[in-house]
Amino acid sequence: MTKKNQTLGEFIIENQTDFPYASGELSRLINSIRLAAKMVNHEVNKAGLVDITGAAGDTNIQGEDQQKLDVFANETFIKTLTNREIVCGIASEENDDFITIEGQKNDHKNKYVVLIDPLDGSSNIDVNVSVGTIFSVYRRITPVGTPVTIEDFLQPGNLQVAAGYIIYGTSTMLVYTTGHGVNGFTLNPALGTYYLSHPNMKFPENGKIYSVNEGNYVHFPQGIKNYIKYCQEEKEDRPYTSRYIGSLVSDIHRNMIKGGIYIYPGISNYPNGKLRLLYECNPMAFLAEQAGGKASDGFQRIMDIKPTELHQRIPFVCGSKQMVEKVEEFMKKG
Ligand code: P6P
Repeated sequence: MTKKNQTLGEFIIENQTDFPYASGELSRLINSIRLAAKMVNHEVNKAGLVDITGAAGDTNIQGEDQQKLDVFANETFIKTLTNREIVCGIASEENDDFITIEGQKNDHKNKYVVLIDPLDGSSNIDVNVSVGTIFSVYRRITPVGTPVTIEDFLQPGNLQVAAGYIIYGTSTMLVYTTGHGVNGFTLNPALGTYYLSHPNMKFPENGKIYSVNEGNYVHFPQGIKNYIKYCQEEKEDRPYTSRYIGSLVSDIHRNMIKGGIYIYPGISNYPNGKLRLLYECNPMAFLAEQAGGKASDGFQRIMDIKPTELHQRIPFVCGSKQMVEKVEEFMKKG
């Protein structure tokens, strides 16, 4: 049951039954994410005012300049999740390998692992465009009481117990699912409280917005080229509108509200696409499906893909159900 303007805290308490096996850990996990999001939001909102933007000098496993805010966001989420004694392991876009939470008082008895992209789209920070955090939560599959292994992180997306994103935009929102629909909470920065502003979010069945980096058109598979031409032709409800922010969380969030599709196909320098399966595509796919949308790699359901490595990339088509199915039709024809 959702009441508009309920606080996130009230919502979590009222929906405890969403987490059937958790004796409060999953609720505490969501609470720790909301705290970390407030801390990151505070820094993101003043980026440029203080010397916290600009490359930190290092490069992350993706070979990208690591912006200081990336580092801050990564450390903030890891620290907050660790302190709450809830998770037994964390994998992050910013870390080459997963982190085993050492020194757990209950000796590796924590049940959950979290995979996170702490600051997606961070190259947009210096130009004041929205960025986001994306997270995905699983129950560990190796025996409780032993250190986590890579297997705990390489689970298919259909085993996620929770997923969500924070969008640091014109307002800061936490949007998440535990498998019982999608709800969006807007932060009131003056009070530091999140309010249920978007209860039971739904992807419109169809839409007229397509989000893709058309600069890569020459490298797209023929099926995607044909779909883009389909979007642009003057026929039926077309041409559609092209909207691409270059920030996954922002593009998906807008399309979930208005209807639309996001596409990042395989291209020459990224034959498997650019987006990461574990901490970008799977959580977004879980949210999309819970909101009545769809997510595939152009052929198969994203959440059925068995991951083989932590930072593996995958082509990504996500959004309004009918639009994703139309792309799959074009991809099948080739
Ligand atoms: P391109 C940001 O780096 C990101 O991971 C997503 O947030 C975004 O949708 C995509 O990459 C943008 O990539 O190649 O179009 O700049």
